[in-house]
Amino acid sequence: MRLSRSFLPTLKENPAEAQITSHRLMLRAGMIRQTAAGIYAWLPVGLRVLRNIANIVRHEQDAVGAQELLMPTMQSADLWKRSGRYDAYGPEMLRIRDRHERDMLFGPTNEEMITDLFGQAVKSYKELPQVLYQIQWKFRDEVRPRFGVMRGREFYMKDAYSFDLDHDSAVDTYRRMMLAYLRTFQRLGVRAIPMRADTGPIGGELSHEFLILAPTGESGVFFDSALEDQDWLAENVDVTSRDSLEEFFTGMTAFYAATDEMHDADAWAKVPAGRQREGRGIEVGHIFNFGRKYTESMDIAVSGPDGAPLYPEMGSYGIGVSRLVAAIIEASHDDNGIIWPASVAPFRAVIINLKNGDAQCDAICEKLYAAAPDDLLYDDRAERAGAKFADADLLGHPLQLIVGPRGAKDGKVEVKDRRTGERTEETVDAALALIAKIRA
Ligand code: 5CA
Repeated sequence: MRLSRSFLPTLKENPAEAQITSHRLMLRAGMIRQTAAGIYAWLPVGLRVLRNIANIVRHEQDAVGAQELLMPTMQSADLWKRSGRYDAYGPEMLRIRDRHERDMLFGPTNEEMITDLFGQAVKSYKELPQVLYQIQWKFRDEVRPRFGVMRGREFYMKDAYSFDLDHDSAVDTYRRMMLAYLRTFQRLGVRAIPMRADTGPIGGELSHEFLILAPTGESGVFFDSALEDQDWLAENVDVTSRDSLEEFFTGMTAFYAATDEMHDADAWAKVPAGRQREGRGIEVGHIFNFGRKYTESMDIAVSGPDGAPLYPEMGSYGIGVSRLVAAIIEASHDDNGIIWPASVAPFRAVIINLKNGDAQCDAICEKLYAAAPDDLLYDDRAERAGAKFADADLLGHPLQLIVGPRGAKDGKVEVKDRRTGERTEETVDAALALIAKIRA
């Protein structure tokens, strides 16, 4: 993308309405703009990050056998009346009446709709298990939307739903999903710690929240630091084996981790003092196993091995995709701006031309840019160097490729690593190799 022709409205000053760093930086970096309370438009750079996150989430869901579909945002109230949640859900649900006076709603979550779709299609126990997911906008009429997309009213969520024959198999699915989550967050370049959680309006007994540590988090968290040292991408779990899944799950849950709501002071005291970590966390994912709550209440059964009706065991599994954009920034920034993990960065690198119109500078910049025009930002504006450097730091590209007349004479490019601040002088070919290595 050529910056001179981009829709990238960066701000020099901190917007007064933003109380936390990620909200300030997302506005300043031209990623989002608010269009109504708790409702945001995603501008091109913000959308690139949102998509990169969604694609990693998608990849790891697919890897554990979940199948993607897409359900509508608008739902009929009738569906929710069948489960009994239409009245129970409360004022967070945005209720709408259509021109024929039919009650509709903007989906805050999709247990009812997926259970109904499942029931229409699946008739026999032989077709189980099934795991279905979507990445779709949700609406919750939060009393206090705040902190930008961190707690919005409209937000983007990955929601998966599982259907299993019996409890043991549902637990396998839950554990498989937990591993997929740990891998997803690690690939996103953040640490999210799973903690036992309350189930709230979704229901059920077994539930974990995934929290990213950040001082602005809404929950207090207590955990054993051993959980931060695990490499889930290297972990060799056979997701088709019950024993292997159990070993993974018991191994992981042996380490203490709880939010303040579920904190147990006696169990906490047994964690070695050197490994006790206490702080605040942002909930970026939440998984639930709630058995037959919806299949029974909505009377969705399949025929079992003996021909008798059998109500599948369900779970649901959410990831706050739009919240993650803000949470990653909370976990990864400095005074000058965002520091994107390479996997989610809007661009692999920015090319900064310090002297537009200088034949050598222009030629080198164009050569670098041609390597990946869809995945590089070329700052070709007629701005002063200081402004270009400030925007580059603000936007947080993993690498900055700085091309000035002095280096260009010798065919050299200065490469700055945003995270470490380290600068090296490289040949054009070496700089191209560095670009290729990011998201390789
Ligand atoms: N049906 C289940 C799982 S599919 C469900 O809705 N779970 S949830 O309520 O916990 O939401 C899943 C995730 O969405 C949360 O972990 C959080 O990361 C994100 N989320 C929830 N509310 C908001 C909000 N108001 N703004 C941004 N993200 C949100």
